[in-house]
Amino acid sequence: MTKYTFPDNFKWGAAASGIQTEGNTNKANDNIWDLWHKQAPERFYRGIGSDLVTDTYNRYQEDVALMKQVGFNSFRTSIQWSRLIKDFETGEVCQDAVAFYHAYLDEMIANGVEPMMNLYHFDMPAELQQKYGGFESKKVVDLYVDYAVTAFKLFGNKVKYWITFNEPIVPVEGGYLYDFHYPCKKDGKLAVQVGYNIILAHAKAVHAFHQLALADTQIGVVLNLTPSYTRDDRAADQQAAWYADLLFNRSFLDPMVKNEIPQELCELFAEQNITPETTSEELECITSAKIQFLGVNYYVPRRVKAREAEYELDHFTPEVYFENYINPNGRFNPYRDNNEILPTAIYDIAMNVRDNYGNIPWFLAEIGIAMDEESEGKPDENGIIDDSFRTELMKEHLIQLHRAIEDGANCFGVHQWTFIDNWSWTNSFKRRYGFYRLDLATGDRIAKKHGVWFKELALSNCFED
Ligand code: IFM
Repeated sequence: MTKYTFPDNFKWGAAASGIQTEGNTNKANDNIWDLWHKQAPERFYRGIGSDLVTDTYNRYQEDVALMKQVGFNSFRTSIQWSRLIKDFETGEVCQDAVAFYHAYLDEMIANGVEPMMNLYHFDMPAELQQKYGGFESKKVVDLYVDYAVTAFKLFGNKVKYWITFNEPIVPVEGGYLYDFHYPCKKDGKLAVQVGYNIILAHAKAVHAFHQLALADTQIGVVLNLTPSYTRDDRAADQQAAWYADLLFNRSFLDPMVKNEIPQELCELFAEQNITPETTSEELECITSAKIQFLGVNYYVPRRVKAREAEYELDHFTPEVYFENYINPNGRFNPYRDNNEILPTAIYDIAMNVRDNYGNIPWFLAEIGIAMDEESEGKPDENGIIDDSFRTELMKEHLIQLHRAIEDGANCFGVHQWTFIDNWSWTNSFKRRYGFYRLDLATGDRIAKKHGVWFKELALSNCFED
């Protein structure tokens, strides 16, 4: 048996988002997910949208008590732009939302759970998408910054960790390249402009945050980082992995963490005729916006090989430069097809951040082990669901994280995705990730065994294996 002890004051908890948990009670405005669900419910697993979900808006007190029961000392969720702001042009807030977020934050703080608040989790207000094209427009960049400043001023004394965006590349991929988010466009040039505008929105919000000089608060961003692995070390595959890394990781990491825009990316965009519209003032803003911490989301590795077949799409996607492939020797999650299990990727990410990104303080902001409800099974005679599979995999990932910390990684915490099984975009409730099962019929929260193990880990700051 080896004992794995984590650094003092390590953060243990979970991540979620407002839209995936709160439900629509008293929400001032629709977001694009409400809009899309009304237009095309068939795009959502079993037709379930985000209107009911976990109902945290009404059940937050009970839920914070459940956080304590599994030992959390911290928790990340997001404020919903479409809930907080009543009038996007004037910035008028919805008083009901202000009261709700204050009460929710107070409840967490009173129970020793440090809130980490994100400002944008794929949830563009519907009105701004319809009127301006969402982040296609720089007008919306400025409206986002106004909203961020409102949130900083309202809740800045309660929230020590602010996050501008969760996985900012995902709305670009989903909404503008691969058709799994609204507005379901497939347009490489627009995708690059949206990505650039999001980075600009982040940078402007970071500057605005620093100008407010709130005491004892920090600002950061959460990125989904996926190392690319190849079949072997043949040069063409290495080149393919380099492109995948440039387009999926460095495209956001370099500007947001290093405050650099990779020259190779600019050249690639020029080659593809998809260069975004920028100004020198904006570029100066991006390259001077300093964040204080990074969140890293990790689920699966990316496997690439050199392109062999002709690229057939009529719009640009990163796959112009490589092909995805399935590792024939890979280990896969039997409860979720195609999810390769590769705990060592955590170590590789940590070394990349250490060596190439100034070893910025970072936390594992999402690590999720998906199972479906059937494979988790029914509660036992004590009413508990046996998800030991999740615990075993979590241990393997934490061992790699521990190894990275011993080798100098500046990691200050781990948040599992997620707390209570929550609604997840077009997958709805298909994949379960939570410490608690959500019974969709009753809304009941049902404990899972993994939470018992996690509580011990969080309270002792170590585990043995
Ligand atoms: O549900 C999502 C979350 O919103 C962002 N990261 C991945 C999760 C699981 O798919």
